[in-house]
Amino acid sequence: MSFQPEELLKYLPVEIQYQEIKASEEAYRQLRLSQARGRICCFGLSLAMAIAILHPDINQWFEAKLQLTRIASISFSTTINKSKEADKIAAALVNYARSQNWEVRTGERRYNVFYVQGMFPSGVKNNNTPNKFNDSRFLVEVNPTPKLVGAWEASIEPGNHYTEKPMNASGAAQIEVPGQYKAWRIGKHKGREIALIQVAPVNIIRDFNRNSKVDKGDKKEYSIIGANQHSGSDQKFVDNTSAGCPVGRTIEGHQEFMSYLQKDVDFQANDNFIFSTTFISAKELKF
Ligand SMILES: [Ca+2]
Ligand SMILES: [Ca+2]
Repeated sequence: MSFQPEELLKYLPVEIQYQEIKASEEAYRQLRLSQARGRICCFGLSLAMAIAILHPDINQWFEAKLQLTRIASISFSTTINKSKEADKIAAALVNYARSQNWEVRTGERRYNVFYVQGMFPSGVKNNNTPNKFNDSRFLVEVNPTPKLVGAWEASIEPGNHYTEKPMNASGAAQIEVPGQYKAWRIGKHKGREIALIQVAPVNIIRDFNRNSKVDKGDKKEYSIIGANQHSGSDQKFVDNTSAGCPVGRTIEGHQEFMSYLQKDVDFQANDNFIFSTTFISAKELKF
């Protein structure tokens, strides 16, 4: 014979019955309260996700955060899917350069330097808002198929500081995209940071009308302006870290980039080796 809890209750003294009923009511009240809190939390999360998806700036912020983990995975991941994703980017970069009849170096430890304007290192494209690190810097080895050796956040346009207060009256400079230029040698930027130093002229566009856009109001030149490839000193925004230099955002990422180039077989054979760098707009890149 078995009893249900409520049947047992009636055999207990009245005081105990009263305490049991009160405890039961309190437990039920706590349960309802936690259910209500759960519904409020779910609603809040849904609302935050809807705002994040619909608002372009917040959406881009989330994408940037997500891609930070993916950047590292491109360089170091051993998982098949991620390396496949990286190799697709590498193949697209090489295909584009070859379609323009530009140089693509082949063989072990011959690294090809690429920048893509308006694309995060993960391959996610963006609207290239001024003053943000929304471009990417890549190193590709082709031996015999293209392999992505490294991928880092970058900016190839000057920050707001130099757009508003250019060092040259014709406006802040940026290297013309698309283009490939054989113009950089390994050296010290401002005498202190190992970098790629501009040693030959490249196509430059000056933002004469100071609107952070390349347009008909701007000026073109072919010159050496000290457009060195250095680091963005870990800054969150481009601001004063670039007056037209192609910069990799983080110091650590930049050092990693340079350590590969210092191991390049052509640099090892000749300290004065001049590296080419290829600049592509994300809109032109197919993968
Ligand atoms: Ca950019
Ligand atoms: Ca302009």
